[in-house]
Amino acid sequence: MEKTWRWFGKKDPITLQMLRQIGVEGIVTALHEVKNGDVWTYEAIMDLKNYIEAAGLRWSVVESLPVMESIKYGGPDRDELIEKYKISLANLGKAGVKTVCYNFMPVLDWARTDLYHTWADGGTSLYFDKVEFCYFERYILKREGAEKDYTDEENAKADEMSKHMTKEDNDRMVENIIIKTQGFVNGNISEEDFDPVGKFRSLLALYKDIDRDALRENMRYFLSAIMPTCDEWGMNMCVHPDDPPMQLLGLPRIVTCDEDIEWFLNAVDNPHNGLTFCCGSLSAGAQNDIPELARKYAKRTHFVHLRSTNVEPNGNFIEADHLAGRANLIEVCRIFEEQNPGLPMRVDHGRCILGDEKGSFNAGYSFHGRMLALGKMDGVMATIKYMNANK
Ligand code: DNO
Repeated sequence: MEKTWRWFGKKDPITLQMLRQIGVEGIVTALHEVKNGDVWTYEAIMDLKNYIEAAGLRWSVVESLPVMESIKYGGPDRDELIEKYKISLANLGKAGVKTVCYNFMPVLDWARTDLYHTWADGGTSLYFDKVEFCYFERYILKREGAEKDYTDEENAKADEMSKHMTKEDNDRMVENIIIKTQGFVNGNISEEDFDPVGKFRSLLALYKDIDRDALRENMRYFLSAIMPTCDEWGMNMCVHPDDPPMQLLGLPRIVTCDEDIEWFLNAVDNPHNGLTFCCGSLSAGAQNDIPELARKYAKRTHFVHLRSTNVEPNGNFIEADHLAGRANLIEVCRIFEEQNPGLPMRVDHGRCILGDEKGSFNAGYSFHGRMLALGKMDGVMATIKYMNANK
């Protein structure tokens, strides 16, 4: 697989030069300065592409070309927004950047409760705690009926928590769940928002009449509408699984498991309609067997995220070492090297180690932690290639 790295543009403190030195071949990025929903012009795409190529690298994948909420819930302006999306896709195609990662998650792009969960060795990683999320929904967001989505035990623990949570604790939780994970991915909520919780509530309200089937139909509508452009320009669309792959916030989630993947691939059965095989997101769902999914969907995968998690019996999950956890990345690499070897892969998230916590990195996107993970996965891939060549 091609070794790629998520790079956040010219302002990223991790420079392209640094990336070349650690063996990165391809770049995964987006026009982060363009407002969601606006057209990506050919000129702006070429400017960034030339910048990347001048450093001896290739722009391998767009992550992400965001799909506007209105396309997801089927708002009155969705056709207009889809037309703009198609223009951006055609411009990317003309520029030769052919793989586009996106997601179809309502409102949230991804969710964690703790961005710096400390390990015994002093390093940190991202963490999701169900009871904390329950507390967030019931006591901060005050979502009606939220308690029904949790067990009695989880609700009781959240009630217990409410007795000692301070205003600062609550602010930090809002920051972790809806600000820090969303801002840098061109999400709906940003650091500048004056009332993030209020804004979040109004975003959730947009989905009040949208159930799982309606969301699926809106995804089918979107994919059917853009496929002719993808066919014309050879664009590979690859949806990112829901992270985490479970129901949250009373919102429908439709890319969480085998059945979901099968549904959207068959709903628009075109090779340009494919998957971002995010081992991290998928492995956070106890229902998913990652190597089995890789074997089944390798041929419809256009992009691989290498990351692993450990799920605790109570449903909490932690981002694990890339060679540990339940994703079994060694086996996953073996499968992809065999079935679809040219795919771009990137290590997704890394721990904060060796001073990463002092850097100004986006949550999950440390430098040393990701570099170590890339070194490990590079070693795994080199070993697999060697073994295959010397069978
Ligand atoms: C988080 C990422 C996501 C992903 C988008 C794709 O670290 O995996 O933000 O890029 O969901 O649209």
